[in-house]
Amino acid sequence: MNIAIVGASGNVGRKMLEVLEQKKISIEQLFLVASSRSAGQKVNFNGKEHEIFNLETYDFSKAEITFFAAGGKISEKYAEKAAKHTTVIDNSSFFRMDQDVPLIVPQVNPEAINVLKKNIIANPNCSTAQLVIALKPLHDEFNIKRVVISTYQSVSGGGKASMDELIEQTKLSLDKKKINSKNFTKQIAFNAIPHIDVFADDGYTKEELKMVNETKKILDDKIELTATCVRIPVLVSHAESVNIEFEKPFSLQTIHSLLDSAEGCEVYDKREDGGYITPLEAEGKNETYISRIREDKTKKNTLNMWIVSDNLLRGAALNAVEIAELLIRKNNG
Ligand code: 11C
Repeated sequence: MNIAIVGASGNVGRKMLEVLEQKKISIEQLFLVASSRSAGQKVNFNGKEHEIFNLETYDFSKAEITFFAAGGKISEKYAEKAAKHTTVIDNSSFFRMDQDVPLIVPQVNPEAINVLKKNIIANPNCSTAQLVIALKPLHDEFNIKRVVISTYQSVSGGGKASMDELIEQTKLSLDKKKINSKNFTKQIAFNAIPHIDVFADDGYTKEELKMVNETKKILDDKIELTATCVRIPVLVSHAESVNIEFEKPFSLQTIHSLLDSAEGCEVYDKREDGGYITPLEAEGKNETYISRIREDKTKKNTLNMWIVSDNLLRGAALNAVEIAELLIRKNNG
């Protein structure tokens, strides 16, 4: 199997390399591709140096599977052309709501891979991926009616430059120096910003709309959702406070055991100091953690819980590589 990564030098591209090193996909040849700025650089993979190819001149027929992790504009420009020669797994939002493109979290809707009209598979937004992986086992059992989500999202969702800026702003703030935010709409250090991605006409942000629309596409169009997405001064991992209303009554014990046995999920929920998972602890882990599971006593059949996951892994690199594994299994019959 030959594999290519477009955007190999970015936050998600580098994570993909780490995930591919850990996984058992046998890679014959790996092609790393990026803009002319990074072309020519050398990257180590499995103990061997790989030179980064220039995207403008790269031949997409070199690999059977090509990951795109270079943002929506690059996917818009190159993915459909590439898909004539290679199966594209796209991490951007560009194709996610295209009805001819499956949007997949392998633990949730693997069957969607069976219809590949454009030879492109979309990877969901990070905050959606960790949500649906936790909602799926509960929806199967108790039928979800409505979900209310508030997110606490790390700056790595905005890329490497946003991570560097958080560190820089933190230093400037501690030194009582002036801060001019570049990658954020307001100061992010020691702050929280209720704005991720651009605003839509109805007052929601695109990040909030992505959570709603992508969850419906992946899990069930009938579920009602509403979200508020907030950027917080954390480097990696997104957290979500989630209120879920079910059609059927549940017991907390069943919720615990369904979540804990669901593939990709782990419950850590002790009703004591520190008995929950925080973004720092989820960083670098493949699992999506669920904590603070409790009944919402103000509404029938309703639950509150806290979901935390490494946004660069479940929400991006790990999910994309797991889609590739699913595709390989499908092609091998
Ligand atoms: C963030 N969730 O935290 C975004 C990053 O649609 O793939 C991922 C954007 C996307 O800023």
